[in-house]
Amino acid sequence: MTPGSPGTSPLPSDRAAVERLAELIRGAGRIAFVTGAGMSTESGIPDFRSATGLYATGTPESIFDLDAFRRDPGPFFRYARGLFEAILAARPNAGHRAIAALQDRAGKEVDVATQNIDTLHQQAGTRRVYPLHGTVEWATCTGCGDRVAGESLWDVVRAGRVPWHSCGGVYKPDVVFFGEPLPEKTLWQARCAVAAADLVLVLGTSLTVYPAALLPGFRRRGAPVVVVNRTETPLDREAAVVFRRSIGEVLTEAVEALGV
Ligand code: CNA
Repeated sequence: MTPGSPGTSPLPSDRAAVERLAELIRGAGRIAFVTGAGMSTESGIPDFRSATGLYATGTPESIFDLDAFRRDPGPFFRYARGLFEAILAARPNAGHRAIAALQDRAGKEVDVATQNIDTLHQQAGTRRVYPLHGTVEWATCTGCGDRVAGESLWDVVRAGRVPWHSCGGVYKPDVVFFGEPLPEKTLWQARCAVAAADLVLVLGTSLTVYPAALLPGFRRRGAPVVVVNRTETPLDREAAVVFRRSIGEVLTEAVEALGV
């Protein structure tokens, strides 16, 4: 089922899909969310692979490449400036708030495994968040390991400079670059959360970055998966329901249908 499309009002079939989602949520004590950059586009943060995403608008795919960063961190800070500015200005959107509402108002056990580095799920009040790719909250010196708040680097980065440390190293945000392992404990917690869930919702991810893309595969037999993503994903054919429209709209409608 692939009801609705971006920008259209809900079709009758789409209302039925929202009802179905609400019913799945009603029947689930424990819900795991696997979220990607599409979760935060409605907060003004561009994703990677949409038509208006970073890759389509001039940011090279090597931006988060560890070897490239080691050779020369300059291009990373030049290209990441816009992304980090957007993250600093962003606030949780209707989708983030709906997930927190399922935890707070619907009494669900909620776990969120996110590829996002923006901390918007945490800001919305979701308690169990597993940031698989780290966050921009902190940065660590590649030379001596000195750790500082990410925000303390913004002025230097905004001025177009590289945040070198006096030891000769450079402050690298604590986010996982391509070529780096994921934080082991966080990945383990995310896997356990998906495996323990009665229902898995996959939101705003093209499911092309590994190992995060493998997470929905850890759901237990019989636990339905729902996909909300504007474009097709490899998981669509296994999903109980697929929505190809705004995460904020779909989740808000589902929470309303629950009446919480
Ligand atoms: P991606 O590959 O860019 O995929 C995003 C998906 O979301 C696309 O398939 C879009 O069609 C879909 N999408 C975009 N907006 C919406 C919306 N409002 N409603 C429904 N669907 C939507 O991003 P992934 O997360 O799959 O790729 C993983 C990368 C992106 C991770 O390493 C992240 O760290 C990285 N990233 C994170 C952020 C952030 O923290 N907000 C921003 C940009 C990139």
